[in-house]
Amino acid sequence: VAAPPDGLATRVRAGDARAIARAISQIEDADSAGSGGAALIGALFPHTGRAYLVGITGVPGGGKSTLVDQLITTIRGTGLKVAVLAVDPTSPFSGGAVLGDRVRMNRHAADPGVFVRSMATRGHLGGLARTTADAALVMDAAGFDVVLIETVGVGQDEVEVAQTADATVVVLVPGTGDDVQAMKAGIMEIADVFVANKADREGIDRLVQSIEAALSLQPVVDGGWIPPVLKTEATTGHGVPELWQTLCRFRDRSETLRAERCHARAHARVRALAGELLFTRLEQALPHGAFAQAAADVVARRRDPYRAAQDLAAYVPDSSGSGAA
Ligand SMILES: Nc1nc2c(ncn2[C@@H]2O[C@H](COP(=O)(O)OP(=O)(O)OP(=O)(O)O)[C@@H](O)[C@H]2O)c(=O)[nH]1
Ligand SMILES: [Mg+2]
Repeated sequence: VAAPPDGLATRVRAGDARAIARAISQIEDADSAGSGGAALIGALFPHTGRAYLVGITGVPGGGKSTLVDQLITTIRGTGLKVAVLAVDPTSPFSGGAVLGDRVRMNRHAADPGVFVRSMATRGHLGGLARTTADAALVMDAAGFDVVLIETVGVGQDEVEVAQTADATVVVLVPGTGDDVQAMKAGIMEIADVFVANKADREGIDRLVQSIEAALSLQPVVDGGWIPPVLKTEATTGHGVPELWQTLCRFRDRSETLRAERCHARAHARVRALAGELLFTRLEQALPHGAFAQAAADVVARRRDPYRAAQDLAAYVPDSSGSGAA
């Protein structure tokens, strides 16, 4: 795929903040795997793969943005450039939480080594994970060494977003039964590092113990890395340098393990994109109202749901033996 004619990719690679912002908007506006963003990603992709993508997820109000702000300070202190993607799955427009993120992180606004961007969900399945992954690629191509991706870990969509990162930090706070909620929502399984934030609050040790207890019940996977549980106080920055050190340690673990994870992630991405492309092809091939008709047939017991789905899927020609169309 050729680079877009406006040289947007070139300007992104030069680290031009306005070009980066425009590129991410273009990705957000692309409503399917086949449109707009694909050419841009095609031009940028050969220049990616350097950045360390760290997902920060956890309960609403757990202190994720405050923690991200402190992490920026710590990471900038080592000379590395940092980009932040604050993903807001709840509001399609810039709501309170996102505005809060901007305010919290704006002390870094004058620093050219920091780029902060909020993104809202587009609402369709898998869309959030895709736009997040693509926006992170833009930041990677722009030369940021670390990309911090903040999401509220409450649903499957957010778990998928977390899985686009190289490392995932799950943030919990004491005294609200959040640890139990997190286990239910399946975010325990995705954590590479646990943060027990608001360490100034009562119940912090109980929280750490309950996370460790839950961890001891899980099989040890990923080459024996047992997710460390760190105490932080994001408002003061206590524990944040240790968090960054732990993340560096996680990154430096065996090359084989990292390669395996990258492969699994690439596999999942290509699969999801291929599925999206096929579905788009199906939607284009179907006569108008075909889905509504199928639903009506199922309700009236004229067709069972399997039969209806098979009939619809048949509109995409069986490509066996036909190769590229
Ligand atoms: N006491 C205490 N308060 C904290 C700590 N960290 C963050 N907070 C406060 O918790 C509130 C929420 O912090 P945020 O950083 O906005 O939390 P968040 O997880 O990003 O919130 P959402 O993005 O809305 O889910 C703010 O009032 C913070 O000042 C901490 O370590 N101790
Ligand atoms: Mg936040």
